[in-house]
Amino acid sequence: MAMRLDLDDIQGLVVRGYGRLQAARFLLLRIEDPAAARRWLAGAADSVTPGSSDPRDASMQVAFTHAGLRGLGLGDEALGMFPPEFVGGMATAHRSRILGDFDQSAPEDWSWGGPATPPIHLALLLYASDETTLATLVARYERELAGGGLVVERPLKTVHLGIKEHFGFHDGISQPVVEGLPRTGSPEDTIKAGEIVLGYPNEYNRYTDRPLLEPVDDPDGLLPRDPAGSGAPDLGRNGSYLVVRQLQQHVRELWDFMDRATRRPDGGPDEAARLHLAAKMVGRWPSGAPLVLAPDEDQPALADANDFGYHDLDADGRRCPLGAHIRRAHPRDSLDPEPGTPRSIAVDKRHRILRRGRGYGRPLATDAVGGVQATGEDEERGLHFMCLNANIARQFEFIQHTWVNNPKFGGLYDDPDPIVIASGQLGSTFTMPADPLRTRVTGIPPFVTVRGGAYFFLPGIRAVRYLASLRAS
Ligand code: N7H
Repeated sequence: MAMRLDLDDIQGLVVRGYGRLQAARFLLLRIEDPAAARRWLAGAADSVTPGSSDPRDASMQVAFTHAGLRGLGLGDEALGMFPPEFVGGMATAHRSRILGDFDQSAPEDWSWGGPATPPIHLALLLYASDETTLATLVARYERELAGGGLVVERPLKTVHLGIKEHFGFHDGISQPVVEGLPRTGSPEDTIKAGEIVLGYPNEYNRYTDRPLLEPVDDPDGLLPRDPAGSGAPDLGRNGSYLVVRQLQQHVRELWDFMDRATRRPDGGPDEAARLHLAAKMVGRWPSGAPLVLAPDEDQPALADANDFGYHDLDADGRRCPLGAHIRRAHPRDSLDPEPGTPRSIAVDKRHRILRRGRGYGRPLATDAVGGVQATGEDEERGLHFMCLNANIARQFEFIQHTWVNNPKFGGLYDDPDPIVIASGQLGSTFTMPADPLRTRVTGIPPFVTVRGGAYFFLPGIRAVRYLASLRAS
């Protein structure tokens, strides 16, 4: 029996990506007056959309950085119980090494979240059915915030791109199924609730570490109690961690590179080869059809296909190269110690994330095979990459460091992720196993630049009320 989740307390973003609410704006806030900010939060807590409701018009979610929790007045002891990656934040030198944030993606150059810009304390995530409804919602919160001791340091605008992201590929297909939430799926794709939501058993059958307070710290009994039985007020329960990274996408560079790398011997363009190379690098065709099931040409009928493994059909990567983005970001059944077995899938399940990103910036018009047609390439566009997980180090950071950025992934030699690597001046390599000879593409420049980022805690709604009730020490 799946564990019941307290959907009245869990923020809605954990349950759904609000795909129906096509307009969104993320307000990144700094606390200027803690007492006023707590007063505002106490009122706003009632407007946070819970996982139990599926709104058709609008939704509001709220998340906090570690500095934000300190700014609201959370005590040192509780602050010290959060994991180090959340305490230190995304922009420390150590995290930059883990995340690969160097060169043009270094935090020093970020437009928010880095050492050169003001601190971010809260993220207010606003979603609405259309731009007009969103504008009204944003105006309302901007008014409230101004009197609530909070300054909007950065409004992150988003754009509705439909199912395709800026490079032209169908995105948002594969997500883990979380036990206890309404969506169901195959056992291989289903992870324990505690992988995403704190205060529930995870894939190790343990509770992921989270701050457990002393009863005196919660005299009014606002917080849920530790489900493991200690009776401690559980600040983490029903919460999750939200990773936000603003990833600029260099769309023209990507398609120009595919074009140069696939020219015919006579120098003429080969449109089919250009598209095939890009699809090999992503691991899915633009329609979404996975290379492992459609190795030679796009098959739109397979656009949403997601019930596949790699080991039986394609252990050596002749269909979907080992270094392709989706194969390394989620290796499914191809992991050691025993690829193709439940042991492999058990390892995979400890490194899943729930993606919740939104695009930003005007899209560049492309033709059917990715050729960029419009001008206007100077404007910035990209993905506000967002994901939820219960343990940032073991889930998001592990995927980014050990799989996505790792040039030695899966026995490769010099092949980081060809699509989303965000630094590296020399250009990287992509290997496509084939019979009789493999093909290697070299000198691949980064097609993505990191422009900002932060780690947030997305508490349960009772915990939001608790934070609003803190007193100045
Ligand atoms: Fe990726 N892209 O458009 O090329 N991603 N991604 N991603 N990604 C996926 O399956 C993309 C990024 C994952 O279960 C698809 O939904 C772009 C980061 C994971 O099979 C496409 C950027 C990280 C999956 C893209 C970007 C991940 C996934 C296929 C940056 C983690 C699921 C559609 C600008 C650190 C894999 C789909 C699975 C899928 C793209 C970033 C992770 C098309 C453009 C940074 C786990």
